Amino acid sequence: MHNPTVTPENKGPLTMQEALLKTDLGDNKLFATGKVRDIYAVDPANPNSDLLFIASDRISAFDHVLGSGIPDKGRILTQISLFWFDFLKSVVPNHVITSQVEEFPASFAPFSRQLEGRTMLVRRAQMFPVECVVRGYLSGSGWKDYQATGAVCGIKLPSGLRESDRLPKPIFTPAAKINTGGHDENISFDQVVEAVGEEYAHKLRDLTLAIYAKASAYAASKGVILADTKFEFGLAPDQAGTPTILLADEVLTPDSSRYWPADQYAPGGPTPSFDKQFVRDYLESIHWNKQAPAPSLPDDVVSRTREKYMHAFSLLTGRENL
Ligand code: PZK
Repeated sequence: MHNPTVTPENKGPLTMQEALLKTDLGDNKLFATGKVRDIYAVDPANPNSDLLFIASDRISAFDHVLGSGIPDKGRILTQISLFWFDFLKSVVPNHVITSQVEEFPASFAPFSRQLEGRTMLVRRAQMFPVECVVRGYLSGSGWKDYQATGAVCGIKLPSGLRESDRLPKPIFTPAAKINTGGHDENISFDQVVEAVGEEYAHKLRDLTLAIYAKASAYAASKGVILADTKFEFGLAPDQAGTPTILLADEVLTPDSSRYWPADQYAPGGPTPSFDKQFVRDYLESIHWNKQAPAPSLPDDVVSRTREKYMHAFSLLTGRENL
């Protein structure tokens, strides 16, 4: 399968086989790029203007963006985020203004084919410099830290826990954002207090745990374990002008969360996550040294991975189609 770059303006259909690897919105100004997402400024002259948050079809593994994209991955993840933003709106307000391309500012209209289904117009917030991670199960860096110290982010855990075990109760395990592609670093609650103050630290922790409780109960009812996830919050004025905490970024996607199929759950070892297992298995099979340049993926790995993302989308949203 090839992944030709989509031409910037709307010329011909974006076929199912094409992955959107790079956004190109003409003269619209890029505000930030991540490994798989791009943010554009709506009105670069206005430091408070809204942002356009776009999920590409890029996929990362072992900390590298791979040479192939997964067709529709950005759409699938955006629709999962939108589902959860709506599901959680009684718990926390969010940054989404609209995901309807027709409601975007006019300068983006010529690029609707790139944007459709994968883009959110969002309110600009003052982002808290903390990744709000919550873990209900012991995996990843939580498992590493527990093995080394018996604690995660300063939270002492019972002895004798195994990898992938469910925790006695979910824990808030914040991380500091490391800018240059490095791994986020787990920090203590006291370090969150130092970064954002006592009041916001408590609010962020309580919100993170409340969102996890509601979302993980829902996921469990669909046969999916939400092992852990990461939220990003920001501050923006409400109607009265009072600074209010908003849930921002993407939420509860397979890229920001560990989702495990409940029927395959087996503590005592690593649990393969829903989405990237074929990708990781393939990369291990070719003995890639995990240094740039990252390889491309064979067509069957791409299409089976796409099916995994679609399956997660269907289970969580109850919808068959994007
Ligand atoms: C914002 N990021 C992280 C995500 C990137 C970077 N609503 C907002 N207001 C202000 N800033 C941000 C958001 C959001 N969401 C988020 N950086 C800034 C990020 C995706 C791609 F390049």
